[in-house]
Amino acid sequence: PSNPKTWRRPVISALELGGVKIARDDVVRDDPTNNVPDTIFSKLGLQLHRRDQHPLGILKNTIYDYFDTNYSNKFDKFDELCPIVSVKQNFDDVLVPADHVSRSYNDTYYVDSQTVLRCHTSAHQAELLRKGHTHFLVTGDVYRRDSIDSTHYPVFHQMEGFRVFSPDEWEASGVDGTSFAAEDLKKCLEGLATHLFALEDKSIRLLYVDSVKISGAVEMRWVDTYFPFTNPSFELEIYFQEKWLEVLGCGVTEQEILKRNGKLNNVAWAFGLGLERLAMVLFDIPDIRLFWSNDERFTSQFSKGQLGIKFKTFSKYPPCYKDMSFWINESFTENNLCEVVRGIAGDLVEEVSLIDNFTNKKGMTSHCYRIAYRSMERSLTDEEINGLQMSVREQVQSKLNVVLR
Ligand code: FA5
Ligand code: MG
Repeated sequence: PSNPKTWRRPVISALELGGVKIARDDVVRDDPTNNVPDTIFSKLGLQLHRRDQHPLGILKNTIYDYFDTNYSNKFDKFDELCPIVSVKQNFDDVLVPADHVSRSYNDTYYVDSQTVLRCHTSAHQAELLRKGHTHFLVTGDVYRRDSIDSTHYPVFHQMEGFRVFSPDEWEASGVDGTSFAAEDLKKCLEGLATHLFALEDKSIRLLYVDSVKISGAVEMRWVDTYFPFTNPSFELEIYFQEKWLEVLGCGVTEQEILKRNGKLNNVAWAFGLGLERLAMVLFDIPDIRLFWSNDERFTSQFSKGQLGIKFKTFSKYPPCYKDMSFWINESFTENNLCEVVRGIAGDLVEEVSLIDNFTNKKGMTSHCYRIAYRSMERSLTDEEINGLQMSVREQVQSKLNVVLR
């Protein structure tokens, strides 16, 4: 069918989240404090991570097994916490500064000025600590305005891990609490990686930043980084599709978070794992859009409890590239462009990339973007792609106020 309207998923008007009925109008509104499009609303409540036959559900359950086995069922598990949270939960409670970019309308989906679609599962740390949990895992869908390519999608899934230590646990060790927690955290996550890849020490290699590539192994490395809620902070990267792919962020929890939530004399670690990224490596899934596919050629390849399976791609359909140049203005952002494109082409868009950028003598800046259209499921016709590209050009002009060249 060449008319986009006939193959787009129908827009539902209400959904239930944790027993609470939420109307579309509560989430998607024509209101300047709201930037949630229908394409995002339609993903709320799907809970891919709670499907035992889905790669994300299989991965979640395997991580649960690791924690149950190694920590005698001490970790409390949550996978149904509502993704609509307050600005306080998402940002203030984890010490994100008032002027941090992640708070902007360009990066986060706002339901209204005080309510967001959570952009990370860290949004639940404080409330769970206050409720007295000291070991917990939180899995859920998270939402971000972001770029478009094979490893980024505006809705994805994270698993948060959190562990609180009491003074006697590190005092006996002779090192300070922070070093103790940092070392325990890395050991825990290295153990998890080994468990997931089901490999012996020989074939899984943890590298450090400057080490050389070793062929035939799953290669990983720790990289130092920064988060407002942890110090020190680290990222774990895995070598995949000829690049280093970031799969998780973690660190030793800022004392202030523990203090505010009734854990004055403790230290803690936390991690936030990107489930899609890890599942892409484990199942050999080449594109993040596939997780949302209802195509049986995708869904039938996975079964409950089976982590070892490698995805066999059904023949890759040809991509079609369209370039588009325009003069940008001060308010132009790439995330806004990507949302316009995604709103029209949905999962038929594979990548949006900046291929040229220059400023003329008058100070006007021109950007040229290349849009790759490709369905994961079928061949697209020229007519269909031309129709999509025409709508993209129209909306880029009308919604982003740029001047096409
Ligand atoms: C966080 O979200 C932190 N909350 C993680 C954390 C928790 C750090 C607890 C310390 C303590 P970050 O923005 O880096 O960090 O995202 C975490 C992971 O989510 C990334 O490593 C990546 O695997 C995944 N991720 C991020 N953006 C996307 C995206 N657009 N699509 C798919 N996966 C993504
Ligand atoms: Mg990161």
